[in-house]
Amino acid sequence: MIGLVCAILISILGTFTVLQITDFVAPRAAQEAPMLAFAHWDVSWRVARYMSGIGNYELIAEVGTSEFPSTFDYNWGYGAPFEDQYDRIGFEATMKVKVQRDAPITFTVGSDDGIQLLIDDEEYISMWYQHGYSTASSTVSLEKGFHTLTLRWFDWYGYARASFSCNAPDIFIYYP
Ligand SMILES: [Ca+2]
Repeated sequence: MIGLVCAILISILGTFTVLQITDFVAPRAAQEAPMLAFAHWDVSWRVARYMSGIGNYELIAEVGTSEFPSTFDYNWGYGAPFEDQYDRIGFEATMKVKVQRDAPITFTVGSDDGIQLLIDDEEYISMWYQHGYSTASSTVSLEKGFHTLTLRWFDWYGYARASFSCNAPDIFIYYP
């Protein structure tokens, strides 16, 4: 491929020097170096419903997808969190992070209404009921390496807000 590019360049720009062609090729080599990854949330927006028989809320059919940055505070107020979905809307989001040092990490979530935080499928925070915006934190010791965070959130009606932060932002930037 490089040879073809060089040949085309030479044929088109016959008077260019070899030095200039070398300059053109050099950035390609740089691109092959390991690239930093920036963690983000993959978000699956879902319809929320209340299961009266078991007295619980659950997220059902997916209505769309989007991405959130690694930390966020979305205060939708009375607006629609997703497209024209004002009420009975929720999401399930996952994010891969990399713990790079031995130190407890404090995760903080906030919600109106319900929210749950799971790490590697284990629940660490649950406020899975209707309530005004409030926050909760959990301090966790995780082994070095990759972990998967999961957030589940819903708004039943009225005001809507969701937030996530942590005190170790280095887990969001890593070489894959
Ligand atoms: Ca609400």
